[in-house]
Order: sequence, then structure tokens, then C-alpha cells
Amino acid sequence: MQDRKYKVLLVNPTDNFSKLHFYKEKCQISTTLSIRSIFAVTPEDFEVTLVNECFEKMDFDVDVDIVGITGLTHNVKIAYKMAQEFKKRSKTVVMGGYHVSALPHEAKKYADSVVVGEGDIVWPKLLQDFKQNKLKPFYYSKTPVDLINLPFPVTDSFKFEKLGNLHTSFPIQASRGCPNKCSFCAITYFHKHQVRYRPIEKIVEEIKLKKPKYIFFIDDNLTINYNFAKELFVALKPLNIKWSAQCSITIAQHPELLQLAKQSGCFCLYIGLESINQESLNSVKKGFNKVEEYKKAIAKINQCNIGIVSLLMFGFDNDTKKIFKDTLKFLDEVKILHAEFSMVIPFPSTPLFEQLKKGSRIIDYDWNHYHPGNHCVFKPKNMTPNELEKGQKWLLIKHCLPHRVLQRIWKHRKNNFLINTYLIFVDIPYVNFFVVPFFVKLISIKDWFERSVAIDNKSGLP
Ligand code: B12
Ligand code: SF4
Repeated sequence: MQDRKYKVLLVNPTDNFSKLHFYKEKCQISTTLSIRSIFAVTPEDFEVTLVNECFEKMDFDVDVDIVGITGLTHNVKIAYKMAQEFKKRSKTVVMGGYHVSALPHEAKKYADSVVVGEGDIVWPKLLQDFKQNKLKPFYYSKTPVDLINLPFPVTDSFKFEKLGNLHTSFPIQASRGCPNKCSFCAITYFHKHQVRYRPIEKIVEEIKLKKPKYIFFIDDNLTINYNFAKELFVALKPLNIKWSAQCSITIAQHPELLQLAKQSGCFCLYIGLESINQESLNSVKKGFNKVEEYKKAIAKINQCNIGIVSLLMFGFDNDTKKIFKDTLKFLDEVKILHAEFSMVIPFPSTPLFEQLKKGSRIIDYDWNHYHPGNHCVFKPKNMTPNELEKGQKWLLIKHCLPHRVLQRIWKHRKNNFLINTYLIFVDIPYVNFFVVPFFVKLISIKDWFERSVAIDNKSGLP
């Protein structure tokens, strides 16, 4: 075994949306902890560089021994292309993350080794094997990783990045996994319904150490365990932070928890309403969302002065073309800050993917198209793919028309006016590209321009 320091490069590849200069996309992608967590468990005899390709031009000729690349389904082709470029230069390439864990044999065509599942325990082993020239083609994370002793993710190593402000909130993970079985959700196969929690004192210690002002809890469902959530919110109170998180609408059934959330600094919740059609929800095993209770639940959350961004999907088997108009009407009636729309996407290995594949209903296996905004990749039951694409675009345009935007700002005028106005605007396509970078003073105009040019000139991408 040699005793020199080996060099590892860990890369977060860009995606086709970020390439369009949507500033929000780029900044938000910074909130991922995937390779930051891998960095944290890398043994000290390896020197690590992180690259977030959304912001930095990838230098394929960089002097490294081994490259680790993450990726989601919609950007995995970019990740594969990147792996090929590194392999051409005789670098050892390892891939990990949701998509390659679902389809490890597909990824193996591009990488020397593929990590299936969580990387925290297997990555150090893989690196030792690499040093001894014994790299295996696949590494499987067989048991769910215990979060108790995990080191804090490395959060200060991407260039061009200022985490912890409103726009690029500081990512913290309090738990992993979700016990629910929604058939479209990639968490279901990846974490196999096993939920694990970090010790609350460690979360507090991390916040005290890194001192962020704004935090985004990247958990899939922060309030799935009410006792844990309560304890967490109590512990957050003295820290004087502002935070947002993803959770389920069922939080509204727990007024005490909502109050604690607000008192501990919660300003916004991202809630997967998914659909206003109960039959659709039932069909994808999300029947615990009760449409008839939505309005009351939203009102209760708003009463606590917490803003809601609701996530909605279209194209379920019980959806007809009427769903778009019905959803617009619903959104006009309720007080939410903003809604994000997505066509149903069957991510590989989810029960939904298997079901649609079995019924020969998947019409497009180009992973570039597995992004919510653009393409319908399957045959919906009650409309054509084209009608689904058009319907979702129609809804997005209607939802973002100036009078509706102003109405939403007006409805939220009494609470967190600036933050809410910002959150509403930032989700409007193009606004975030032109206005946000200067508004949040993330970067100077000169830096912003140079970054855009750097991204345009990026080489080696499909
Ligand atoms: C933060 C987050 C975001 C952020 C940042 C996105 C980004 N690109 O990184 C925002 C809010 C922008 C976002 C948006 C979207 N997201 Co998102 N997001 C997450 C979330 C909640 C946390 C990610 C994270 O940091 N996890 C913590 C880290 C530690 O876990 P991890 O990523 O699994 O990494 C571990 C292993 O996978 C492995 N690993 C990962 N990479 C590598 C690399 C190497 C080399 C190795 C060895 C190991 C390894 O080791 C790590 C440590 O154990 C996940 C769900 C989740 N809980 O993970 C969804 C998730 C990743 N998102 C998902 C989706 C679908 C989206 C959207 C398409 C949704 C939409 N409707 O718009 C968009 C896409 C935006 C974009 N352009 O990327 C899906 C992805 C499914 C898939 N097959 O691709 C997930 C899994 C959610 C879900 N329930 O299905 N998201
Ligand atoms: S969609 Fe939300 S509630 Fe359903 S399994 Fe995924 S994380 Fe859990």
C-alpha cells in the first residue's frame, strides 16, 4: 500500500434546467447534502475537492485519482457523460445516489464501481479497496445507516457559495426515510420505510457551530414523528434561526406542534398536497391526505403565520382534463404562498414505475425528460400525453399571472411580508433569473455574469 495522499474529486453534476440559467435551480441545488455527506466520511489520507457543476466549469483534466459522481434521474445522463470523460482520461469513476441505486447495472456501463444505497459506511471501505487495487464493481449498503455518530456534512467547500441566507438556505438533515408508501416516491425503495433520527443535541450542535440564519431541513417529512418533531422544535427555539421544511398536511391536526414550529422560527412549509382528487391520492397510496380537510388544514397553518408552498402532481389514473381548472379554482380559494406543479414522473424502482412498465405505459426512457416541468413520459389513462403537458403549462401560466401573484402577496401582507413576497416571486419562472441574484446580494453583478458565461462555455456535456 502506498502512503501518499490520494486525491478524490466529488461532483454534483448540473442539469438541463440549471443550464438554462434559472438562478433558483442553481442555488437550491446547493442545498443537497449527497456529496457533502460523502466528503464528511472520507478518510483523512484522502484529499477531497468538491465541484458543483451548476456553478463551476468542470475541468476534466484535473489531477485526481478517483472521482465520485452523484446524480438524480433527470441529470443522470449528464453524470454518465461526465463519467465517460473522466474514464477517457484514465481516472477511476464511482457513482452513487438515487438513480444509480435503482439501476446499478445501467450505471456500471459508465463507472468502475457503483454504490447502491447510502454511502456513509461503504465509501470509506471502497476507498481502502481502491488503494489496494481491489475495487469491486458494486458496493451495497445492506443495513440502514445509524445516524447517531455520523459526522456533520461538509458545508463550506463548494466555490461560489454562500449557504444560510434566505435563498440558499443552510441544509440540515434531522432524519432519513419515511414510513409511508406513496407509490411515486423514490424514498420508498431507497430507505425501505426505515426512519432514523439524528440525536437532537447533535443537530443543535451543528447549528451552533455553523451559525446559519436560514435553514432548510432536507428531511422528506420532518413531522412524521410528532414526539421527535416537538422535541426538535423546543430545542430550536433559543437558537434564533428561521427555518423551512417539507412535511405532510397532517401537521394541521396538531395545533401544539404548529405553535412550537412557529415559535422556533418556521416561516414556510413545503407540503405535498399532490392532488385535489381524493381518488387519485388513494390510487397512489397517499389516501392519508384528505382533500375535504385541505381548506381547514391550510387555514390552521396560516393562522400560525407559517407560509405554505404546496406541491401538486397531475396525470394520475383518476385525473381527467378537468383537474387543471379545478386545481386553479382551489388555489384561488385557499391562502397558500405558492404552488409547484409536476406531471407524474415514474422514477425507476418506485412501485409506480413497475406498475406503468408492466402495463407497457412508459413511452419515454430518456432520463433527461424525467424532470417535472417538460415531458410526459408515460401514457396517462384519461388524457393524452400532450394534453397533460399542455394542461400543466396552462396551470403554471395562470397561477403566475400578475393579478394572482399580487393577490397572494396581499393575502399574506400581515405576516413576514418581505419573506413571503420573496418566496412568491422566486418561484415565478424568469423572475428568479433576473431579479433574485441582486435582490439577495448573493453575488456581484460581475460575478453573476462571469458564472453564466462559464456555464455556457462548459465543455463535454451532451
Ligand atoms: C434537498 C432535495 C432537493 C433540493 C436539491 C436538489 C438536488 N438536485 O440536489 C431541491 C429542493 C432543489 C430539490 C428539487 C427536486 N427534487 Co429533490 N430532494 C431533495 C431531498 C429531500 C434531499 C437530498 C439530500 O440531500 N439528501 C441527503 C443525502 C445525504 O442523501 P442522498 O442524497 O441519498 O445521498 C446518500 C446516498 O444516496 C449516497 N450517495 C449519493 N450520491 C453519492 C455519490 C457517491 C460518489 C457515493 C459513493 C454515494 C452517494 O450516499 C449519500 C449518503 O448516504 C431528496 C430526498 C432525500 N431524502 O434524499 C429529494 C429527491 C432527491 N428529489 C427528488 C426530485 C424528484 C426532485 C425534483 C425533480 C422534484 C420536482 N418536482 O421538482 C426537483 C429536481 C431539482 C433539480 N434540478 O435537481 C427525488 C429524486 C428521485 C430520483 N430518482 O431522481 C428525491 C429522492 C425525492 C423523492 N421523494 O423522490 N430536491
Ligand atoms: S411522498 Fe412524502 S409521505 Fe409519501 S413516502 Fe414519500 S416522503 Fe413519505
